[in-house]
Amino acid sequence: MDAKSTTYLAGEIRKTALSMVYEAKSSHIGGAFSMADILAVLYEDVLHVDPSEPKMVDRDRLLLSKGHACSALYAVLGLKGFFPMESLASYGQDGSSFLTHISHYIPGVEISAGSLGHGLPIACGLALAAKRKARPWTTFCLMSDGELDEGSNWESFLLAPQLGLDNLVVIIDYNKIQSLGFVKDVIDLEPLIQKFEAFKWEVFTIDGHEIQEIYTTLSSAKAARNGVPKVVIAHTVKGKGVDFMENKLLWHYKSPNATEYQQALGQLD
Ligand SMILES: Cc1ncc(C[n+]2csc(CCOP(=O)(O)OP(=O)(O)O)c2C)c(N)n1
Ligand SMILES: [Mg+2]
Repeated sequence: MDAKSTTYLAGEIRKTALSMVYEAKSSHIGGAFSMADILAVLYEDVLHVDPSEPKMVDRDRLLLSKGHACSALYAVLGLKGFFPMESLASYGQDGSSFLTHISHYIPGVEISAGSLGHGLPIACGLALAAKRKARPWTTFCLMSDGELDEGSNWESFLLAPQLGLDNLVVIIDYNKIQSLGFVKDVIDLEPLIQKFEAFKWEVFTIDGHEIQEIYTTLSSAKAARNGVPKVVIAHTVKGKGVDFMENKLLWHYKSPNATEYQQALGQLD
């Protein structure tokens, strides 16, 4: 693992996602930035995927359940060569497959998502399929904190340990902000570690912006086939990387204007 090149990739993800959101006048840059470092580590060093063969049978599956933050996933897939970077220029335009909620029509994207609470149930199915077929892939599901308000997730959190899905790794982008308020004020999730432990998951807690820590945790969670599913609670900052976006509810929905775009780009450079 080369922390320098992964950090560089995370910066490129942020800049690319910012340009896409600016050009399309779309939303959700805050939640794209909070998971950029996690995506960089996944695609640089953790996921077994091949850009020239996106449907390779034994690829690891990454399901982006917080599909509204798709700009960052499209960005890393483009940067990694799943499709030409130029195609990202059509993001959010009429007729484009690069929808502003994640679309499985894009090479490297496993599922379409955007209606929160759907990724984890599907991830359980994919992990169960791997078990039944004795295939080696790991299924990762990247979720948001506000998304945990959806009841469908808790059915899956109950089910996965029962099925012994030790080939399933859930990552929670715990940026403490949802669309219209702070998580603790809308539906407080705490104590979150204890909830998952009570549901019989193996729980890891990390700083979701510390490249080395993300790498060490995700790779050991992936490797441990010990009978239990893993959940990684990643403490993150919504809008991470641009000072006037960090920890600001506004940047869940707001699209940057020309001045904000230039300022943000300057900081990311
Ligand atoms: C089922 C459902 N209800 C409502 C929405 C509208 N919505 C879009 S994003 C969001 C929450 C954003 O907060 P969070 O889930 O924490 O995502 P992040 O902070 O990572 O952007 C909501 C309620 C949705 N996408 N799906
Ligand atoms: Mg959030």
